[in-house]
Amino acid sequence: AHKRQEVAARRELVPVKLLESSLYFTAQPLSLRKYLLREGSSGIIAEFKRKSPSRGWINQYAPVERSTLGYMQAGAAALSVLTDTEFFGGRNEDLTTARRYNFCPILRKDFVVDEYQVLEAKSIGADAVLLIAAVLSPAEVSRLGRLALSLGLEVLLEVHDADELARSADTEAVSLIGVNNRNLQDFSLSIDTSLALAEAIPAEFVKVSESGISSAATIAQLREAGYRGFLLGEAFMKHARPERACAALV
Ligand code: IGP
Repeated sequence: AHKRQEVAARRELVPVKLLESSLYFTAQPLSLRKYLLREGSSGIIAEFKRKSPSRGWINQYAPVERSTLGYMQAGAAALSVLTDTEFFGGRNEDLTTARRYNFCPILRKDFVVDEYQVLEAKSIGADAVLLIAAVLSPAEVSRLGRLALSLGLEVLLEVHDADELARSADTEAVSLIGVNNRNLQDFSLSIDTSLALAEAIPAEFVKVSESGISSAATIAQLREAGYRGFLLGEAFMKHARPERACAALV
C-alpha cells in the first residue's frame, strides 16, 4: 500500500509521457539470460544495496559508480541495483548512474506493484525487472511481466516455494526464476531452499539463486544443481570496497 502511494506521487511528478522521452526508453536492453548463459560466465549478479530490513545499514559510503563499475571489471555477469528508498536506501538515480558506467545487464530491484514502475525501470536504464510472487497475484505477475517483455525488459520472478512457482511462473511473462533463500517470515537463510526447488523449475527458465551466498563453494554446489545465476548483495556490500570482495570471489 505504501509502495502504491509512493508510485502515485512520482507519477504526478514524472508523467508517463516524460518517462517515454528518456534516452533509455528507445534503447535496446541487454539480455540478462544471455549474459548468465554465455560460455565462461561467472553467473554472478552483483548487487548494490546500502541497507536492508534484516541488516540495517550495510554500507553507507561506497559510491555507486565505483562499486558497480568495479563489479563489472571483477567479472560479474550482471548487476542488481536497489531503487527502493524506504527499506533499502536506494534511488532511481543509483541505477541510472550504474547504467552510465556499465555495459552489462542491470536488474532493477524494487517492489514492483504497478505498470508505472515497469515503464520507469526502462526509462532509468534497466534491462530486467524483479517481480515477487509473494506480493503479487498470478494475474498481476502476468500483466506486469507481459508489459515488461513488450518493452524488451526481461523478468526475474522471485519465488520461495513450489506453490509460488506453480502459481505464478507464466512462461509468456517470465524469463528467469529466482529462488530466494531468505525466509520472509523470520529472515533466516538457507541454500537448501534453492537446492530443494531446482528440479521443480521448468527447463525454459534460467535458474537464479538469491540471498545468503558468500562462497565459491556454494556457487559451485548451486551450479551443479542447475543454477546459472547467483545473486550476491551483503557478501560484497559489507566490505568498504564491495568490488574488491567481488573480485576475490569470481
Ligand atoms: C541479495 P544477500 O543476502 O546476498 O544480500 O541477498 C538479494 O538476494 C536480496 O537483496 C533480495 C532482495 C529481494 C532485496 C532478494 N530478493 C527483494 C529486495 C527485494
